Amino acid sequence: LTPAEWRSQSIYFLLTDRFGRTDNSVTANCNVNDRAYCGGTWQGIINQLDYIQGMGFTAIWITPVTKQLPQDTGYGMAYHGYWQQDIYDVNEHHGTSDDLLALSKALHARGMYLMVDVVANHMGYAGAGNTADYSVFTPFSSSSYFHPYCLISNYNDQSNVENCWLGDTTVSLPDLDTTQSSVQTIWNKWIAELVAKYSIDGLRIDTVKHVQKSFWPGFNDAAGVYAVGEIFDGNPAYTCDYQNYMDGVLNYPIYYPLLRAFQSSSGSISDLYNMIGTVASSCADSTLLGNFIENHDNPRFPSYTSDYSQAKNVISFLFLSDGIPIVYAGQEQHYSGGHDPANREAVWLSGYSTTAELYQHIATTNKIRKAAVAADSSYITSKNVPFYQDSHTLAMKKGSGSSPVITVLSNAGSSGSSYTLYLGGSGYSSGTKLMEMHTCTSITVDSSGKIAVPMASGLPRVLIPASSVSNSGLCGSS
Ligand code: ABC
Repeated sequence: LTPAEWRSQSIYFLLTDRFGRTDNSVTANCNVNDRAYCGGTWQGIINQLDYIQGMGFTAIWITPVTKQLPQDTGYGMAYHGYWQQDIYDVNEHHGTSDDLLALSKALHARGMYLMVDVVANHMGYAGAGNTADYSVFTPFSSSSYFHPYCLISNYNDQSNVENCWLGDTTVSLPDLDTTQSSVQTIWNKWIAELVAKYSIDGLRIDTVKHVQKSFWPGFNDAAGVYAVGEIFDGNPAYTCDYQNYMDGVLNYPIYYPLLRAFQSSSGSISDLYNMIGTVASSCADSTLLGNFIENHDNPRFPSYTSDYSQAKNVISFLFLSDGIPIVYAGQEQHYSGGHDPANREAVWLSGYSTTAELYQHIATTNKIRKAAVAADSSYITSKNVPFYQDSHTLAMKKGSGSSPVITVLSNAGSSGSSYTLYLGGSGYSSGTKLMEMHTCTSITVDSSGKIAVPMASGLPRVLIPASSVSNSGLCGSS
């Protein structure tokens, strides 16, 4: 799938080990602190595709599929998939190569897409780097393929970040010398073959900032599909530059101000307001970024606030601003794990409840976004514009000039008061009929061009032209 085709998708990110089991158990024990394999498989994902599709997701991103270091280390087993040793074989804990193929087929049969996480920066070794036995790696079976051992010591020094190793003396991540053409040739051939073999539709690329930028265009081209890179850095100038070398990047620049704005009723709305503009101008194409508020590397949103309204607002932001929304499995169940490994709870323990409040909110928000895409051919490529803020509220518009989607977010939380926000500056002319999609309230733009938005309980509000509601499956339409 091309970048243009990915724009309108929505992605459910899961750790294969923690999402679904072949036996469909919803009681199988999974103690996150053990950092052990809990038994999730590719077949287990196939078993639960209704659950994922029921929220409206059109794609899944799964953790790396390659064969991992086999030891139980001081940090447990390689259940997450980021400690590969053989790039030509699959992780047998997740199933067989045929199971992975079956997952790809099952997705495509539903019109859904497969995004696979890949690691080109490093391999994984159970032990200190200065004692590494390189013969355990396939195909990189000698030290000559790697940068000489040194641990990253200074994240402000880009050559240190690129040339030294991640990990530590418990588990080291031997750092490939990606400046060598022999290493580049292996990776480019590998990714082309992997994509072809499993009919992969997109890539999430790990540890992008630890590889020199000039490596990425060739790798992305060889893959031939949309790739979104992980640059774990909140600085838009630093992170956006990588979009000049690959199709998209994970939206870490928005992540931090988004978290701060909605984790409490005193969070800064203006910092988020400003960052929307900064990202839109710093990144080559903000509509190809990957938006998230949770992942497996950071504490979950509910570990900062248990408030459901605040959780709903951040979800609405992910879906209705520029970029491709990514929800991390368990987010829909309001899981609240903190730092790794606590944020890697098994999803089956929720019983896959489809009546969960956030499951429903995500389903509704996916429908709203799809209705916007269907009604307005410029929606998905247009830039989101924030146009109103007060200390608790942010309003933004995205879509064609005459009929944008208006999203009104609040950080007031569930105890927030009921009031009418008279919102100007939307671009709608008086007399236009709109629908507020969460309350199904019909609202006519008043004579001064204002929209009377019914705010309550700190909940998000989304307004679309009444004429766009018909095929949304919401507010009485089919
Ligand atoms: C293991 C154990 C953990 C244990 C840890 C020490 O070792 O499992 O329990 O605490 C994988 C596994 C992890 C594992 C690691 C290391 O490997 O999933 O469980 O931790 O063995 C990617 C993946 C991630 C994966 C790897 C490695 C890379 O998403 O799941 O981890 O393949 C760095 C990398 C980034 C990486 C992340 C975990 O570490 O750059 O690619 N993620 C700063 C640095 C970042 C750094 C980040 C976290 O700290 O700049 O480069 O990410 O260490 C903002 C700044 C940011 C700053 C943050 C903290 O503050 O703007 O720049 O990030 O304001």
